Amino acid sequence: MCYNVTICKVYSQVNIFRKEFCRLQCGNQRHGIFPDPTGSCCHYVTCHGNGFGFFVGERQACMEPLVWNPVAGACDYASDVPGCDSSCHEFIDVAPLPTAGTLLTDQCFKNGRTYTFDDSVDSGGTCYYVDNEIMKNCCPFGQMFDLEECACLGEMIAERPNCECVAWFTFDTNFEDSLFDIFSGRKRATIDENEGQFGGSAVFSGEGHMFIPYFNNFYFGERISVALWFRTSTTTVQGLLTNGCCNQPPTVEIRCDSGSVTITLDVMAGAKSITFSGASPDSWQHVAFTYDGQSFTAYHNGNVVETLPLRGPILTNKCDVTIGRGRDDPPGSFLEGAVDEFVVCQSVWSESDILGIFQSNDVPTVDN
Ligand SMILES: [Ca+2]
Repeated sequence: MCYNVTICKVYSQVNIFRKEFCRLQCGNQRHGIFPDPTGSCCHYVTCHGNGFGFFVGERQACMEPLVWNPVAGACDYASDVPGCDSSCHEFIDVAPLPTAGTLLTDQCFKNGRTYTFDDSVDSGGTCYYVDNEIMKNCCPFGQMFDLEECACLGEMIAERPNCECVAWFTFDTNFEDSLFDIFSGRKRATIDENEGQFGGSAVFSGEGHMFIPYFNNFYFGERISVALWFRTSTTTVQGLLTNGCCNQPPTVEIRCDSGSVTITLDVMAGAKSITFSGASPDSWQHVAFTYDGQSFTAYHNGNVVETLPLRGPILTNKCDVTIGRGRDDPPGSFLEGAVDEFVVCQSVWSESDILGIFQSNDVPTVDN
């Protein structure tokens, strides 16, 4: 959506700069979000790579009056970002005013920028595109995009409550978190309403994944329990869950390799992994782990596999949680199979809790 040739040429030159910027920032990793290299508080750059050194860098604008918070890895109120104020929104150097009648019904115009609402079901009413950027932005957690006001509206949810479940994707009919009605993003992943362990499941064909942005910079802390069902049709290296991304190694990871499952946690004191067999092709398996700041326990099909001593909070990083693919080792590590009933709670499940989840999908949603 370039408005004239001159602006298009400027964009082209800037994009070459951003490709190099992303290549330097990302190295061999694929994705990442970085502060705008020009120093604008109102902008940030998303980098997307193909795994072979080619990157697309998109400069994106926070919705006015929000500014980029590099610590939170999200657009935030300027009062929470030292040294920044929203005056950067006043300096508009692209997108002149469109002539009357050029806005589509899913577009609005504000402060020199055209916003296009993303009405896809994945976005859940929270996402939009700015000017001619190809990557979409999404409103802060808890807010929805409003075309009338041309802004994100609603109460921002700064953090989720402790000691309760913070995510539960049932995948019965969609990619929505059933606890908070928030949709995840996805690429080439689908729902099979008839083929889950409990109801439907998310199906991954070996080239897609889903990502959950609100775990970006999420504080997992010292009390967490995670469970999911999975089924795979191959024995190659496949990522089930990772919170790693560009330049950020995962601190929570579940992956399969040659019929085994490995769960890794990275805490202040270092990383530890528990590996067990059980990723036999074409059968549903239940994996879970708990961490209480002192010990890390892995479960397979309702039974304890191993407990390791481990101390300190799980390290935070600025990445989405990704389901259906791993870190790029080997590149892609996409899951070919399905995932069901993915749950994350900031409480520590007991052995009987895990058995209840495994046998009857009975998730304790409040800490005991
Ligand atoms: Ca399900």
